[in-house]
Parts: sequence; C-alpha cells; structure tokens
Amino acid sequence: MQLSEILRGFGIGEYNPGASTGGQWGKTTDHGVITSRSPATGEAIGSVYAASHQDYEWVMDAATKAFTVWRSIPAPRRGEVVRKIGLKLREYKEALGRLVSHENGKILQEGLGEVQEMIDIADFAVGQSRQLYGFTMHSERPAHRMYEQYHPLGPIGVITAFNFPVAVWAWNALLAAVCGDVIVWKPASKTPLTAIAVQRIVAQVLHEQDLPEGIFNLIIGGGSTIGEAMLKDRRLPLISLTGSTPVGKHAATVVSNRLGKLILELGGNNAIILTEHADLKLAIPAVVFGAVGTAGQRCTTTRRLIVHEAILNSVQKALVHAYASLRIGDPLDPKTHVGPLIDTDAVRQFSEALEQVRHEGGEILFGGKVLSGPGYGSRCYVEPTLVTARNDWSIVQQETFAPILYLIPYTGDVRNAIALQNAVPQGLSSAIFTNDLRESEIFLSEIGSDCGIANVNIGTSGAEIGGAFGGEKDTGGGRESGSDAWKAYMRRQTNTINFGTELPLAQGIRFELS
Ligand code: UN1
Repeated sequence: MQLSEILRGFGIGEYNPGASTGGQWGKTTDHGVITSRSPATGEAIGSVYAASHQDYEWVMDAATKAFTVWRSIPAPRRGEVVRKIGLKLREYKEALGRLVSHENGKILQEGLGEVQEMIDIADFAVGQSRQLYGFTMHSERPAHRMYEQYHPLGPIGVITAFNFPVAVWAWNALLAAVCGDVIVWKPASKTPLTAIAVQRIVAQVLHEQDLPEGIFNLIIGGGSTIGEAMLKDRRLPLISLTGSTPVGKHAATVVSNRLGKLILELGGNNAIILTEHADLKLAIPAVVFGAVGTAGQRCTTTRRLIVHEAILNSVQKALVHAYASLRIGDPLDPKTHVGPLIDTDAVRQFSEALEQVRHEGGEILFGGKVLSGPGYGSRCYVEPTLVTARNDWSIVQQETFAPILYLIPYTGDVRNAIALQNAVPQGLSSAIFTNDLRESEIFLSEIGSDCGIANVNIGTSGAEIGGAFGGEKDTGGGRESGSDAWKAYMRRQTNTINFGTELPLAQGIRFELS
C-alpha cells in the first residue's frame, strides 16, 4: 500500500482544512499552514490550514448544539454508534496503521498496534454503554430511597500528543461518546494528518447513521491559540490532556482557575527493577522493548534500569549484545526495530541529555550517536543508548523523550531498589523482574512502587486498555481507558426520593412550623 494511495483513500490532499464538525470542514486558508513531514525521510506528506478563532467558535457552536441531541440518545444506542466506528476502524486498520508509521515514524508493528488499541477501546466502550452504573443506598429516613446516577458531562476537550497520534483520542473520545459527551479534539501539530484520517473514518459512520454534525469535532492549530482557547473555555467542563509535565502544569492552572475538570497524562520516568531473582530470559527483551520501542517516545518508555549489583555484569553484557542486534531505519520496513525520532528538535534533546550525562560522569556502554548517511537523510535517527548513571543526577530526574536507558546499580534488599525507583518526580509506570514472591509482593504493597502502573515480570510499556491508565505525582493523576475511568466523563448526581407522607429531616433535626 503506497502512501499516495493511503492519503487518497482518506481524502487527504496537498492542503487540507484544519477544522471539522464531522462531515463538514472549515474554509479558513489564511491563518498559517502546518506542514506534516515524515520523520523517516524529511519529506512533506501534506499540509493543513491552521484553524482560526472563527473556526474554533464554529466548532464549539456545533458541539454545544450536538450535545443537546446526543445526551438524550440512550447510552446503548450511543454504544451502537461506537460499535460501528470500531468496525470501520477494522476495515481501515492497515491504511491507518501505515499512515501512523509514515507521519509519526513508529515502526509498522506499533502503528498497527496503535489502531488495534483503538479497536479494543471501541469494543470496551460498547460494553460500557450498558454499564454506566451508580450505587443505590439505604436511606436513614423511613419511606425514602437514595441512589446516584451518572449523566453526560458536556462537550469535552481532548488534547493529544504526537507519540500516540490516534489511540489516545480513542481512549478518551470513544468512552466519552458512550457517556453522552461530544468531543472537541486538538491533535498535536506534528501529526495532523492521522487525525484528519480518523475524522474521515468517523464521519462515514455518522453519515450512515444520519447523526448531526458536532458530535466528533476536530480542530488543528497552535497550542497558544486553539489550545489556550480550549483551556479557558467554560463550555468544555473537562479537558483531557496528554503531554509533558510543564504543559500539564500550565493547563492545570488555567483549567483549575475556572474550576474545570482535568484528566492529565503527563511525563513518565519509568524504571524496571531487576533483582537477583530475575529471570533474565524474560527481563532482557522486556527491557529492550521498553527502552527502544517507539524510539523511546512513549510516556511508558523504560528510562531507568535498577539492577542488583550481583547481576550487573551479566545484565550489561546481555543488553549490549541485544542493542548491537537492533536494526535502526525505515519504520515501514518489517525488519526495523527502531525508527526515527519525531524531529530534529528531539534529536537535539537526545544529544544534550547525553552531553549532560557525560558531564556528570556517566559512561556510555552502547550507542550515543546521531546517525547520518544513506537512509538517515532526515537526520532524525539516533542510536538507542545505554549509559551508567546515578538516580539523583538532575538529567536522570527528567524525562528525555528519546531511547536513552540509564543503568543504575543497587545493593542489598529490594527495598533499596524501590527507594531509588520512587525517588523521581514522576509516577507513571514501573516493573520488577523477580521470581521471589516476597520481593514482588513488597513491590506491589503500600510500601512499594508509587506509580499508577506496577507490573511483575513484564515491562513498563504496552499496557492493555482494560485497566485504568495513568500515573501519580508529576504524571498528573489522571486515569483514562479501562476500569472505571469512564466516570471522569460524566457528572455524578445523588438523588433522594421521599415516597412517604411525612417530611423527616436528616440527622434527626426537628424543624416545626407552627
Ligand atoms: C503514551 O505513551 O502516551 O502502555 C501512552 C503503553 C501504551 C500507552 C502509552 N498502551 O505503552
């Protein structure tokens, strides 16, 4: 499947409108142009006319109107629409997965995996549409009944990052849709074309179902214009944002100032602990996939490896051996393990981080170079890198979105490893490899990992959609995807009904009118 054919299939041309309410697209052409370049080749794939304020108001108008219709469609009927979106995504899995690889640079297996995550969450959301349960309680008053229910929240803002250009939308939008919300999506400016493709897929379903404009909306523009307008907009009671911790902190300030709700999925600085009792046959591939998968650009990427000193040498050797076998190159080539970074800015950050590591005294065990020459003309390719480090170095405390793995030894008890793992500002994902029951249970206990995700004998990345996804501390505290994450997309209401003939007050208060 050629790129030109994929683009044609999604109706993506050389220049594309940057705003849509479903089947309709904005007309703005004079507000600047965002050009999407392949990180693999550096070539332009297509351009988008950045949305203007007028486009934003047009989209918000459509969303606000659509909400009054969508919220009253029974939830299982909304689920049926999401089921059809899931079926359409199955039809387009190959084309969309390839487009993700072209635009984002992740290898094809991961591009396809990302679309699979969209399909999985669609199926999950369909089931959820019949399970938007609240509790019922026994009232303290006679002839009274209490219960709680969940209502649609409103139009919600979804701001996504380049690294999961379509899946993160799906985790939010498809759940929010069964909850009765309408969605205003601002994708990353680095990956606008995959967003347009998704919008076109969804629009087909909406059209076939005869649904109004404004349920699934797209707005592509700068963070400082469109993003900022969304953060301030009281018509969006919830903002779900995936991005860096500094961006998240800013969003939190603006949204909290208007008492809006937030789901924040921010940076991770994820560690794997290898104890003396680790099964290295499982651990080594998990570490390598976690550290170099998506070229180190997942929030869940393994950035720190905390290794017991007794096995440090054998782990280092095994890792160097594994890293030497990695094939770096064209993400669409099925043999490639590691594609390019998103752009040359990311490459600069990779080099600067390594500069700082060297300055602190770290030793590069493998990699470290920016690649050039045939096949690497975009200058976005780097070698996956292994370095020795200390956990308290300031560079190790930060998230660098690149395939750098810090090797950090520990001695003695597993508690020492856990202390190191928790001693960073972020708290997204974590893992331990051990066959010792005590070690793994300590890791999972209240004195163990402080992260939102804690795994045993699997790596830090590649979470399934069925669990709630998100993390603590500087990761922002949000949860999306599975489990009861749906509740964030609804407004909760407690109801008390008196079916008696008296008016008893709670807490036994007497209030008698004479
Ligand atoms: C992200 O990097 O933003 O667990 C999310 C994983 C994926 C999600 C990553 N399911 O790696």
